[in-house]
Parts: sequence; structure tokens; C-alpha cells
Amino acid sequence: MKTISLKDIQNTEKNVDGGNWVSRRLIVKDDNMGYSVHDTVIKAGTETHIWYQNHLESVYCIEGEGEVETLKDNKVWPIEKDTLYALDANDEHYLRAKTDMRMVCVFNPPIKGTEVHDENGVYPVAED
Ligand code: 9YT
Repeated sequence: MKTISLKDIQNTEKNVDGGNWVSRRLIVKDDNMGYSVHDTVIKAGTETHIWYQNHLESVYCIEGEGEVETLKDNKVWPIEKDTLYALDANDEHYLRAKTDMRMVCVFNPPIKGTEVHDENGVYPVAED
């Protein structure tokens, strides 16, 4: 087994500033777990368009509050501390942070760890 601390990630390429968010990639593709795990802070007052067409993602909010709006139905989902949302249909959405939101994100398949969103809010599939 192994342990990974945020301290191990800071000042590495696995500490990624996406503009509206900072994501610390704790477990990535090369860890061979079949998923990736990120500790992500969404910055207060931001709105981010996201559409993970290549990944399923669960997002557990452990601090802060905001909302998700799914684009197919314009439904608004309030998100607060201790709430998980699951993008189980590759849902295109807006993520809006009222305060800083600290999120634990799990991706299937795993990402390589250095990705930022492209212009469509997508991450590519990590190739071998
Ligand atoms: C919660 C969310 O989707 N934030 C965008 C960043 C992404 N989840 C990541 O790479 O941690």
C-alpha cells in the first residue's frame, strides 16, 4: 500500500490550476487503481461549463456551497457540504460556486493527472 499527502502533490505537475479551480490529483492513471481521485477547490463566484464526454465522475463536497445546472433539462441541483453528485450520464453542466467549494472527485476511467478542460469542458481519454 501507500499513502499520498497533499504535501506530496504541491509544487508538482499534479497540482493543476484550471482557472476557476485548483485540482490536486492524488491518484492518477499510473497508480493503476482504475480510477483517479482529486482534491479540488472551486473558487467562489465562478461558473464553469463542464462536459466530461469521456469520463464518469462522482463529486463529494466536503466544504462550501454552490449549485450544478444540467443543460439537458436546465435543472438546478443545490450542492452543499456532505453532498455528493454523480455525473452518471456524462451530463453536460454548469458548476457554480457561491463560496469556495472543496470537492473530492473520482473519475472513471482515470485521468493522467495533468489535464485541464478543453474549450468544450472535456478531458481527453488518457492513452497508454
Ligand atoms: C468538480 C469539478 O468537476 N471540478 C472541475 C475540476 C475537475 N473535477 C478535476 O479535475 O478535479
